[in-house]
Parts: sequence; structure tokens; C-alpha cells
Amino acid sequence: MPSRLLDASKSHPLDFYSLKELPESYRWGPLDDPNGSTEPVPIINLDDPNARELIGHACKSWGVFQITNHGIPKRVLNDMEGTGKSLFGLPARQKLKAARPQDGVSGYGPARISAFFPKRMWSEGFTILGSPLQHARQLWPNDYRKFCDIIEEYQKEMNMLAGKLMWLILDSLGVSNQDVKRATSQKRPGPFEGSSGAIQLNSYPACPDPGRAMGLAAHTDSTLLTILHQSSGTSGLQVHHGRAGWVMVPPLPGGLVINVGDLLQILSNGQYPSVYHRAVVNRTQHRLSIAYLYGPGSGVRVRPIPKLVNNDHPPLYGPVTWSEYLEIKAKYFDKALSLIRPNNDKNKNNNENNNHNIKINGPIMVAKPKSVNVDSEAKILAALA
Ligand SMILES: O=C(O)CCC(=O)C(=O)O
Repeated sequence: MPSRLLDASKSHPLDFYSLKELPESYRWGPLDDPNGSTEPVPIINLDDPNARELIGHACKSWGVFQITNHGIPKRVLNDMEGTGKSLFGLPARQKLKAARPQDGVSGYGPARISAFFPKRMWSEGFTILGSPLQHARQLWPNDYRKFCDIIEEYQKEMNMLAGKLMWLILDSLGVSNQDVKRATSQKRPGPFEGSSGAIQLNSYPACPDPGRAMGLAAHTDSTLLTILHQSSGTSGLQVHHGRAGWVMVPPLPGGLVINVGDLLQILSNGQYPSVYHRAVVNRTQHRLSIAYLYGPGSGVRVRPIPKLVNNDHPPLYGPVTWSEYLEIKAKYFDKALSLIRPNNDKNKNNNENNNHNIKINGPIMVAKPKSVNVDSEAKILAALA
């Protein structure tokens, strides 16, 4: 067996389905339950004439919202969900052929944030950055084309939608079409030139002790924004919302969850904070989620938009590219944002705590930095900055 397969199998169970009891290494202790009485995460119809204002409000107060009438054909979502289910349904040995290498991003394996937590998560993941071809060939040597077609169509649709949402979000911040046009040749409402995204498939098998297990531990995304599709019928995503604590975001038929990522927090100079979220599991049902992790092209420095910076609102962050930020996050996890403030000394205390000061359920460990290549060449955010 090649060594990377051994590595992956060592750090991950081969078969969740054979476990009748929760092993100690998966026991996180009783999870704090979501508060049932809180208001729900906002649902925004993109055809609503007030969509821009509603999005601005949701980004500011929640950092997350669900959208309807987003224009992604139901068939595209169904195909993606179907292909995700067949991927995770493959025998463990087959999945391990496409294992994520130690120093890589793409491929099959445990949640990428696992290195920061002493306990294991009740989930398996598959990450696709760029072309899915190599891994598709390993998974389905005789029938890989269908998987590639579905992934490529999903990437294209999601990139368009992410671009459209970015325009709405910039609009809601008072950054106009003209501000962008003046600096670039970009014409709305297409995707941002050179922007890119990764697809993260997450599978959460039914769990013998869901009250003590964690599907995916609390984290913020290192993106501008994330578009999440949840399989229907099974809840699992929870977002952290101020004093209400953890709030469940049940799947909305035909809807998609949008959450603010760390890079949008930087771009908006803190006006739109990234949201902590996690996934819990349940006793009887398998759950699948598909995240589209959207960010700027390589070389683009994201920094607070000058229009949002003034004497009353000094810049909270220094400029950073996506790959630089991913390296900082891969090393310092929830402390990453506080480390890129313009003057770290003044914010020394912030570095001691996580950005949102919430309970993470388990100690954080510092992992070795990973080098991540994000391949594209957007100019737009650099031009804005
Ligand atoms: O499964 C979910 O609902 C959450 C997924 C997620 O947070 C992620 O992929 O980063």
C-alpha cells in the first residue's frame, strides 16, 4: 500500500457503519444544545426587490442566510448530491485510493480541521480544488467521465452565483458598480475574473451516540463566502449567533446556505463578520453537505475596501492573499484573523483568545503550516483595495 494510503487509514476509521458504540477517540462529551426559541436564520428570495438590503442586514447581524430563487437548476443540485452519495458509498479501500496527501488539499479524508482537535470527528470528506480528473480516475477507473462532468457543471454554476452574490454584498456595503468599473474592466453581474472555488463534500453517517459526537467542529471559513447545499430531510448545520448560542439551520427545499467567510470580514473592515458554524450528527440518518468555498484569485491582496475606511473606522486588517491567509489559518486556526491586524502589538490580547470569544468544544492544537496553491489571477479585489 502506498504510504499516503497508510497515513489516511491510520488517521481515519475505515468503516463508520461497523461501529455500534462511540469509541473514546470520538467522544467530545455532551454537546451544548441549540436554543429552540431563537429566531431562525434569515431566508432571502433573490428576486425580492429588497434583496440587497436584506443581504446586507443578514451579513451584518448573522453572517449567514439562506437563499431561494438563486437560479441554480434543481437538476444540478440533485446530480451533485447523487454523485456525492455514490462517492461516499464506495468501499473504504476504493475511497482511500483517492486519499488526500499529507501536504495537499484535494482528495478523500477526515475533516481538514481535524489537526486542531484532540478528538475525532464523525464524518468523512472529499475536497476538490481544480480538475477532478485525477481522483475520478482513481475512484471509478472505468467510468470517471460522468463524475467529472457533474463536478465541472457544479463549479461553473456555483462560481457564477458566488460572483452575483459578491456584487450584491458589495452593493449593500455602498461599494458601487462604478467604483469597481473605474478600477477594472469588470462588467457585472458575472463572476469575478480569476476568482476560484473549491468543493468540499461532507458525509455524516448515522451515529450510535450523537449527543456526544461531533460531525464537524466549530470553525469559520477562510473564504470570501461559502455556498452550502444540504441534503434534504436531515438537519445538522448549526451557526453561532450571539447570546442565542448554537442555532440549527434546517435544510430548506431548493434553498442554499450562504455564509460570510474570513476574507469578507477583512474586505468589509469588520462590518460583515465571518460566522462560526459546526455540524452535528444524528442516530438514524445519514447526512450529506456540499460546500462551495469561494475566494479571490492567487496574487490578489484582500484588504479593507478604502471606501469603508476613515478616521472613525481605521483599517482593522492588513492586506493578505488567499494562499497567505490559508497558511496562517492552517497554523493558527481561530487566531488567524487577529494575527493579520495592521498592528499586532496593540491587539496582543486578542491573540490570546479566539476572534468571537465562543466555546469551541475541545482544546485547539497548533498544526504545522500547510502550503496551499490557489491557481488563478483575479485583479478585481486588488483594484478595489
Ligand atoms: O455540513 C455542514 O453543514 C457544514 C459544512 C462546513 O462547515 C464546511 O464544509 O466547512
